[in-house]
Amino acid sequence: MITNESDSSREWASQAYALLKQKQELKKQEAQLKEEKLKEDQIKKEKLKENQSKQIFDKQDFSDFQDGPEVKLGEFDDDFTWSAMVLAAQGKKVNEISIDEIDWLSKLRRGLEETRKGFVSELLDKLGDDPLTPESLDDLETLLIRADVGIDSTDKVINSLRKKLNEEVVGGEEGIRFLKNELRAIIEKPIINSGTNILVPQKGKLNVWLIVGVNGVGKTTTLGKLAYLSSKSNYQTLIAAADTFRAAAVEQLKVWGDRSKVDVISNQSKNADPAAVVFDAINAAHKRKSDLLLVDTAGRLQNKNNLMDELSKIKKIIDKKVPDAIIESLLVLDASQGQNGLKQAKSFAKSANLSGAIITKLDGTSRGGVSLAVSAEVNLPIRFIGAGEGIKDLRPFNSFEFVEALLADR
Ligand SMILES: Nc1nc2c(ncn2[C@@H]2O[C@H](COP(=O)(O)OP(=O)(O)OP(=O)(O)O)[C@@H](O)[C@H]2O)c(=O)[nH]1
Ligand SMILES: [Mg+2]
Repeated sequence: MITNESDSSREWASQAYALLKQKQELKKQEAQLKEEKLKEDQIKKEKLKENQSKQIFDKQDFSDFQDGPEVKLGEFDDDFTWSAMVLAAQGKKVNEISIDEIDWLSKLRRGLEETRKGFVSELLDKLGDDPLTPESLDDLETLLIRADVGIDSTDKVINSLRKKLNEEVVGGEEGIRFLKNELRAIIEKPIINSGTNILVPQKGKLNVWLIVGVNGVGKTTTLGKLAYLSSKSNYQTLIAAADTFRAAAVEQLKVWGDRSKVDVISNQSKNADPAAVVFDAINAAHKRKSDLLLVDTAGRLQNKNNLMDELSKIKKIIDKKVPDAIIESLLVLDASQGQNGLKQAKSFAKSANLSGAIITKLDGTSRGGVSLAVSAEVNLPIRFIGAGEGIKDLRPFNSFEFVEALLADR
């Protein structure tokens, strides 16, 4: 069990730590060598320049950005051990894990701390090692509702636990394991129904991902992080700036485009038609043989109907120009909005033909449980989750990691 560190699991984590430390040392040495080589090349270049007096200086090359912002290996502490255990539990070998993965899981666990505080800590205190009782189920029910897990999911979990309790004695630890499985099953259901475990662009076709949601939930930031993930994974990526409602939206996107080295197709004229921007972007995507076109959309319009009309206009253009494009409409939800976010999801799902959800701002909110409600009550597969404002703070959703982080016991 991940929540219970045994000696052997600590040993495993310690081996993983040593290996990563070695890798980091090697990387450092490689970087040193690279630097020396760069210096040598620089000297050669200078000499060449001296000889070619008319030559104009080269533009600075940012090619070392290719690896992205480097993540440093932290301490061999509880965060590291827990993250390594979660990876091990998914069958990863000691030499297969990366600092980035450890970093992300630590971030996710820390991010969900607030949700956990009001829920799991109390739950574990209440359960202790004693067998579950009908009263502890009542407590659990209250805690789940308070953590924004939603009525439907809570009912489902409590009913299953009650059934189990009628059949046998359930110890505290077993109760937690059962609870984890139940929560996972709820989150996994829409993912399994969709037939796609992890959302990636399909090769050989144009994939268009519309990033939608109400204002301020994190659409543009999420799109920027997706562009980074996608281009790092060698998908030809392009961004369409179809939020023409907010003046600064294009500039904000361009910053993300620069960071991830992805071009942004935009139309600077006032009141440009978002569908026309998408039209231009599709032409550009064809020329460049792009795999993925990420479309930023407006979160705020005069009213909700306008917003929905605009989205359907964008979809019509795509259907007309590239009938075989694979369109994903991804709803971005700000976890900190709790039940309000859930309401938004329900209202969008009715009229915007959504295919998935992205949960953002899981860092520092006590309402991370809303992810379960989105799965259970809106039946949307969660595709990515964001836990921070950095370019690497978005990952494909993994229900096992999410539930482990949500119910981590310390
Ligand atoms: N802490 C945290 N902040 C986030 C995250 N994602 C986005 N933000 C912040 O949320 C704020 C709004 O993000 P935007 O990406 O501009 O949101 P938007 O949905 O595009 O907003 P509009 O275009 O105005 O509708 C910014 O300050 C982001 O830095 C996250 O995962 N964690
Ligand atoms: Mg935006």
